[in-house]
Amino acid sequence: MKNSVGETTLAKGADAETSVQPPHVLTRSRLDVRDQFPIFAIHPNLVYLDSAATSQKPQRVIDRLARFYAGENANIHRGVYALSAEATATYDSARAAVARFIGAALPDEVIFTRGTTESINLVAQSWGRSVVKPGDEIVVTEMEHHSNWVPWQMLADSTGAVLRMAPVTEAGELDMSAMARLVTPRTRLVAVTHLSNVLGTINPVRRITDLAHAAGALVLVDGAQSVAHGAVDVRDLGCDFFAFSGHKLFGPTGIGVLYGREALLEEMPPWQGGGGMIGTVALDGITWAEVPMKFEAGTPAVADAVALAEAIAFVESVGAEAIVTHEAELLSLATERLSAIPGVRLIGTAAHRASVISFTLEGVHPHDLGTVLDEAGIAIRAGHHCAQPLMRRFGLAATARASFSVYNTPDDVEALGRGIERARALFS
Ligand code: C6P
Repeated sequence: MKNSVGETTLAKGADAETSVQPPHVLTRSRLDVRDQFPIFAIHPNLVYLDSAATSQKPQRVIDRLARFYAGENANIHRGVYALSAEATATYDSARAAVARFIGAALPDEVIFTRGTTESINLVAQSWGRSVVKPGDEIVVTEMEHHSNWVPWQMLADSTGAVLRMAPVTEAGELDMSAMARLVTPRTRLVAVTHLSNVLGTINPVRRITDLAHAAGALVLVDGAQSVAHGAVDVRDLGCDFFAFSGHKLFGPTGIGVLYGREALLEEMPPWQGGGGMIGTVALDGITWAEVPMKFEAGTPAVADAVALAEAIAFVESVGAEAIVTHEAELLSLATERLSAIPGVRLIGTAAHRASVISFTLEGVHPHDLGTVLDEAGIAIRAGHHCAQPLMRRFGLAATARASFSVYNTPDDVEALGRGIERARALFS
């Protein structure tokens, strides 16, 4: 097994006949990392089922952030003194750690941003505005988060390009035959989520990149949800761009990553101007710094990048395979437990999914359900999850969503089940 989101697992799973996972026994999962997350000591009754919104942070990441500010803090690339040189080296090693983690060929293919949203906007503004012409087409999917939809619609509006949408089936899978029809020589880019934040669906990214490249189009993968739930290898995926946020990967908020193939990044113009991204500045012209500096104008989030590297070290210490196994168990358990509650409708029953379960409860608005669960210390998300086209697809305004991570246990799933039953009783 490669991972929950990589192509090896996908290819294997492609033969699966049903979306129903094997029956499960309520056993304590083998992963034992919960003690590393101080939030659960401070809030002992917290049942945190909103890791798709943001993950909790292990102590070592919090400590790394504090250690940088306490003893290593200096601006980078600027100082001639030792502290600045050391901070620069630490920042550079964080970039190398990210590159290794996602299988990039070079550290310079990693650009630090504020998060997935900024990474995608960078590509839309820089690559998009310089390449996309009237009549060109950009293909998104019906399950995209607004972060991987709105920047492309804005780009289409400003360039005269056309935004196309690959539909989602009733099971919550991408309609690949429609995708195959939509990708034509007019397509410049396919923008697709790796793992849906609403449905949990894992998309067949490798098939999409093969399809797009055969038509001469590029592929941007939104890895916001996938990166914390199994090993990602951008070269195995064959994508041109890959975006993710540190805060969903046990790291700090305010730091994210754009991976881009070196040759593309070299060609792309900068999108923000300022310090750090120039070679020379004169009245008669400016030259740009090399990649990746060309895309990192101003003082970057140095401490956050360093703490992100620590978060990656945490993930590596747990191991992608252990994460996949643990979360698959929880998802299987949750699917069984929730399906057995009358009035629960699962939204998203794809054959290949991970870490996220969305549902509605008949007669109870998801927000009310969220409030009842909160009274029992259970944190879920309720709403449209920044995926309004997908909500429309299922004829819903909102769903309730539980999402799992390494620190969740079967007891959390049982607490969720009981909480839903309580809400059902209260509203009947
Ligand atoms: N989803 C959720 O589902 P930022 O805010 O830039 O860190 O991530 C945006 C984003 C992009 N793509 C996907 C697939 C996402 O799930 C998200 C963030 C959160 O709860 C917040 S809406």
